[in-house]
Amino acid sequence: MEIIKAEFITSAVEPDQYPVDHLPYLALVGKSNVGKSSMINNICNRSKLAKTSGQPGKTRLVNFYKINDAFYLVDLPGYGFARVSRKEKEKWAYMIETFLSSSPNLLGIIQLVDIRHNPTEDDITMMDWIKHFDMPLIILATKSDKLGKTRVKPQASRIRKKLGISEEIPLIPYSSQTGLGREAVLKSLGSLLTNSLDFQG
Ligand SMILES: Nc1nc2c(ncn2[C@@H]2O[C@H](COP(=O)(O)OP(=O)(O)OP(=O)(O)O)[C@@H](O)[C@H]2O)c(=O)[nH]1
Ligand SMILES: [Mg+2]
Repeated sequence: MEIIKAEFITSAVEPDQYPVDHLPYLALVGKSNVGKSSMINNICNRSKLAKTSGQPGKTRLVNFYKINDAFYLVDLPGYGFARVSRKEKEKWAYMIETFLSSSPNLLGIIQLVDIRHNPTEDDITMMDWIKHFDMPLIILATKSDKLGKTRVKPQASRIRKKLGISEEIPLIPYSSQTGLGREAVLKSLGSLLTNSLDFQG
């Protein structure tokens, strides 16, 4: 798949604020600062489409980006960010859970984990939810540029084991900074969309 058109459509908290054109959603999940918004920019070849920051907690709403007039990439707030108030945390959890549980258009999940670390408890909780609903899934092991080349593969295998996922699920070492894994991600996104839409008829 190639991305030839990418546009920000809207930010939402409640489902009645989501776009109404019934195109499928692919949602990005992962802890704060893992690189969800950067991935959207890299994959779309647009450095400023989604707002990113060195500080965790940048994305605070559910953001919809329409791609190729065919589907949405949905950028969610990150989970597991300790330094926000309990109230704010509850609001983010509400937005994430509401989005995941009340989007009939949700076709698949892109889960981002930091390749340098073991998955967090929140990553595993999220993974359990995805498995429970049997959601099509692509995992990106981000910030691969921060590891020495020889450590990328072993660390990706280790993450696969820790998450307890089968070999059929793509786990792609990725870097928004160098573009490593970009082509593989586009290919996987294309397959996910084709397979799921065929399946739904
Ligand atoms: N080296 C490196 N840095 C990255 C990569 N991806 C993201 N970053 C950096 O990590 C920081 C966080 O990136 P974001 O894309 O804002 O992360 P996010 O997951 O959207 O964070 P929240 O919106 O807070 O949930 C920024 O400083 C990015 O430049 C990557 O692949 N490699
Ligand atoms: Mg973000």
